[in-house]
Order: sequence, then C-alpha cells, then structure tokens
Amino acid sequence: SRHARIKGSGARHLVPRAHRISGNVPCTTMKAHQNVDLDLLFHKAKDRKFVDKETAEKDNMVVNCLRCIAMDCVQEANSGHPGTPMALAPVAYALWARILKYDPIDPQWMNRDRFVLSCGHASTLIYGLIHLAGVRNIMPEQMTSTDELSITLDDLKKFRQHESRCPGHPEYRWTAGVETTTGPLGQGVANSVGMAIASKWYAATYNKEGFEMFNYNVYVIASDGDLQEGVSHEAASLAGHLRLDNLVWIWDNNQITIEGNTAWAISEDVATRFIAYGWNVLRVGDANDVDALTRALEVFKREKQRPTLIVVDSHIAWGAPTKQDTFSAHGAPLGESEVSATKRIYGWPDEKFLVPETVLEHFRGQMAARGGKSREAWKELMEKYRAQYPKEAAQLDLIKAGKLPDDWAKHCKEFAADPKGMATRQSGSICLNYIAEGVPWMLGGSADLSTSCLTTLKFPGADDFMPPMTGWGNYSGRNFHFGIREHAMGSICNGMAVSGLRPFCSTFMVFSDYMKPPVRLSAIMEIPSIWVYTHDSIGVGEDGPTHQPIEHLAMLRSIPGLHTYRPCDANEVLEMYKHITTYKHEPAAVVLSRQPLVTLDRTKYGSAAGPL
Ligand SMILES: Cc1ncc(C[n+]2csc(CCOP(=O)(O)OP(=O)(O)O)c2C)c(N)n1
Repeated sequence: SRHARIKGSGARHLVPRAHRISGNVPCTTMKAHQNVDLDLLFHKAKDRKFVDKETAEKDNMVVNCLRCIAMDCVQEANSGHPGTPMALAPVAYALWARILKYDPIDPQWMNRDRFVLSCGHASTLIYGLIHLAGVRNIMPEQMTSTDELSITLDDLKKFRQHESRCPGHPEYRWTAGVETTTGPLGQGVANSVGMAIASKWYAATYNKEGFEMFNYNVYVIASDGDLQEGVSHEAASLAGHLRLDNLVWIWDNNQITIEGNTAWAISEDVATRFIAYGWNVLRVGDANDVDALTRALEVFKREKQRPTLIVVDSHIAWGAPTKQDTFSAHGAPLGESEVSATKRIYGWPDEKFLVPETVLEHFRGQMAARGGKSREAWKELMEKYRAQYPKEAAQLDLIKAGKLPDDWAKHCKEFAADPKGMATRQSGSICLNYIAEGVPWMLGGSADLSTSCLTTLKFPGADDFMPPMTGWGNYSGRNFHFGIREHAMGSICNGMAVSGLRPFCSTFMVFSDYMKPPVRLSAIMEIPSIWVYTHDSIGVGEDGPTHQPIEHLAMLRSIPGLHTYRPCDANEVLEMYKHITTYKHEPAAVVLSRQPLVTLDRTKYGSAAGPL
C-alpha cells in the first residue's frame, strides 16, 4: 500500500503511526505499552495543551460547519467539487484556528501569514473559511479594508454564479482573503515559492536589530494533481535549494483524481522525492486528527533551513455514506439525499447554510484574537521603526500602496542616434538597470540565460538572491538564478508580484511557450509581472528552427490583458520600460532582439514615446 511504501522509504523524518502520541492517552493505556518509555511520554504530556471536551466539541462543530457549507454550496449551484473540502475541513481548521497569523480585520497586513489553496477546485473550503473567520472586504484601489465582510452567507449561496464573490475557482483581486488565483493545478504551489521568497527578501532587506518587521510563513494546501504537475517539481526543487524554511505544503494524499485512483497514473514515492529536494517531510496519518495536524504545523514552524511537506492521508467526501473515497465525489454535487444523510452522520441539523453563532465565536475567538494581537503589536513596532528608519518605512508604505518612489526614473538617460545601433536586448539591459536602481523592490532573474538575455542587475548592492549560508549571496539579493525552470520561474514571479514586489524574468522568446500558464494568469490576476523575451524572430537564424520564435508574438498578443511591446530601437526600449514601470495591474511582455537595430535620429523621426 502507499502507506507501507512511504514508511519503507527509510526517511527518518517519517514517524510511523504507532509511535505517535495522539489524543489524551489514559495512564492505563500507557502502561499497556511496555516498549514505550513512560517517563519520556509523561514529560511530553506536560507540554501538551489538553483539550477539554467542550472545546473538542466546538472544534468539531466548526469542522462540520465547513463541510456542510461545501456540500450546500455545490448542491445549490448544482456543480462544483464537494469531496475535497469535506475531507480537508479539519486540516484547514487546525491551520486557520490554531496556527495562521492573520487578522481578518486587515487582510492586507504586510506581515500576515499567507494561505494558498492550490487545488482551487476545492474553492468552497476557502470561501467557508473566509466567511467563518470574518475576513473584511478591501477596496481594491486604495488597498484598505472596509467594515463589510468579504464573503457573506448570501455570497456563499451564489457560489459559481456570474459576478459572485465565490466564483468556481478562487480569484485574486476579486475576493478578499484569496492570496492568488488558483485552479490550473500546480500554479498555487509554485506561486507560494515566490511568496516565501518575498518574505525572505522583505526580512533581509527591512528587518533591523530589535525590529523583526517580517517573518511571515506561507501555508499551502496541495492536491495529488498539484504534485503531479511538472511545475510543482520545478518549484519544489528550487524551494529546497533556496532553503525556504518559511514554506509548507500540506499534501492531501487522498489517492483520488478525476479518472479514479492515483495508482492508475503514478507510482513514485512522493515523500522520498521531496526529501531528495531537500525538504523536511512529515506525515499525519489521519486528516481528522486536528491535534496531530497542529503538532505537525508546530514542527514546521521550528524547522530551520528546509521547506516542509506534510503528507496528510485523507478520505475524499469523508462521512458521505455512499460517496466517500469515490472519484464521483470529486467534481459533482452529492445529491440531496446523500447530503442529508451525511449531515445526520455528522450530527448536524438538516438545514441549508446553517452557521451557528457558537461556530463563529469559537473560530474567530482563536484566529482573530491571535491575529489581532500580532497585528496590533506589529503596528506599534512599526511606529518605532518609522521613527528610527524613516526611509525604509516610507518604502514599505509605497510598496503596500503599489506606488513608486518620486525619483524612480532619475537614472534614465536617452540614447544618442547611432546608425550602427545596438541590439534591443542590450539597450534593454541598460534601461532595466536604470529603472531597477530607482525602484529598490524591482528584482528578478533568468532561467539560466541572463548572460544572453542581459537581465542581470549590475549596480552596487544588487547582489545574488541566495541562502546566506552558501556565501554566494543573501536573501536581500535582487538577481535570481531560477535554473532551467521556465514554467516555475513564471509562477514564482507571480507569487512575488502578489506580495508587492516588482518582478521581472527572462528567457529566449521561443521558450515563452514554456511559461504560457503563468503569463496568462498574470493577466487574469491583473498583476504587473514583467516578462522579458529576447532573441526575437528569425534574427536567431543560425540556431535553426527550434530556436526561431515564429508564432510566439501572435501568442503573446492574443492573451487578453497582457501588454506586449516590441520596441524598434534603444529609445523605444527606454520609453517602454518607463511606461510599464508605472503599471499597477497590467503585466507586460517585452520582446527584444538579439541583432543590432539602428538607434533612430529622433530629430528626423517622431518621439520614441509617441506610440505609448
Ligand atoms: C493544469 C490542470 N489540468 C487539469 C485540470 C482539471 N482537473 C481539475 S481537478 C483535477 C484532478 C483532481 O485530482 P486531485 O488533484 O487529487 O484533487 P481531488 O480529487 O483530491 O480533489 C483535474 C485533472 C486542472 N484544473 N488543471
């Protein structure tokens, strides 16, 4: 079985079930286990927060409420994915109620922990969480929170309807509390690597002695599909390499996908694969064990130097009498009678969209209380920080507001007319450096082609982004080495963009194909990622047809919301970069040549800014 296979991997991080303490073990049971060190067990128990029966019942009520919301939403919409939210409700509850540092009153707080539901089809789970937590709506332009709820009970009833706050898959900039758009499997997990990078970058750049302004973690729920997608392999490999210990992926190991059992399509030992990536791997053998999940998440928080994968064994549509563990529970309503029967099994009244006051109190009493306290403390610290580090505090204000420094374009210089000219990748390099020097949070890199695409930032202080212990750079570096992982590079940049940074990344234009999903998503999410594609067109003749981007320009131009630029000379490159730097919600594709292009004499021709 899969269980035996993972245990048999020889991974020392995996704790077999029998060796774990679960629940409140009565003394008599402890004595029965003669092979257990009772003293050790006793001392461990000292640190445990024993949950009283009343609290356990309330925990269970919140979990069941989340499950019933999922069933009701899908039943009401007559479409959707009920099974996974039902199974993962306890996982989400453990995370949101007990661990996540998040104040629902201010979903824009810069040091909040990030939560990503990478399997976006399970969207009713995050909608239920946002509703129960009382996450406030935000004004998208002002980026300030309002008094109204992000998701009301009425919104839940309109799941999957046109203009609903609860669309089929969670959408960034549409529903407050959704940190990134998910649905195309693999994107959310890869975005989360960009978010974890951003957390490290903020900490390394802005934390000062006595001022730990940034230390947020990134929590992700990932499905089998997420971990099968190639982009997650690229992203996990890089996350391990970069030692992003602030990142945890919780893998819903339910062994079910759309066509049936995962055994039909995959047989590798996923846990061992992640150990090879340099991750710490933990296991929780029962998705309903809220205490074990909490402990695993606590272990993650103590981990230094490695990202964490928590393998959670779950049962899709848990509790549904005829649908549990079946792939039919993945993507179709359970049916009225199955929903009623499941509610009876949960001990829940057969009422639609029932959210008892106790559930709200119990959930908010934990998450909002903890998050509110953290945010208040952070606000106070920020005021002291502002007094001592006004320049840095002002930069953080700009980042939060999506604005630029007043003098961001001060390094820009026009190019003199030149009949010999230069390749636009060369002028692009100069202009990118002009701009990035003026915008300290503009950063990026290449999929191993920075020496050809010429996107390295060269001004003083623009170091390499590397774990400090390598001695090759640090986490405040602004040059990224994504390796030959174009797809993940794009998704990681999107994760950095939703974190307030201004990322760019580069490769040959012909390989823009490898990045289509994140480029498209940057347009859907309305985030200002910058995609630099050099070696445009048949100018790369000698490399042959594999390297000639022929249909690629049309592909880029066909993406709604993506602004594609193909400047004709150095001054158009400059004007283009100045223009796209002001974007707040538009991604841009920058198409540049390998071969020299004449720098036009602007006294004879129109202004380079003319077409903009
Ligand atoms: C890139 C991509 N390919 C295909 C799909 C269609 N799809 C949605 S869910 C799913 C697989 C479901 O299996 P799993 O990821 O294990 O989710 P679960 O059944 O546990 O909810 C697929 C193939 C998708 N959303 N994204």
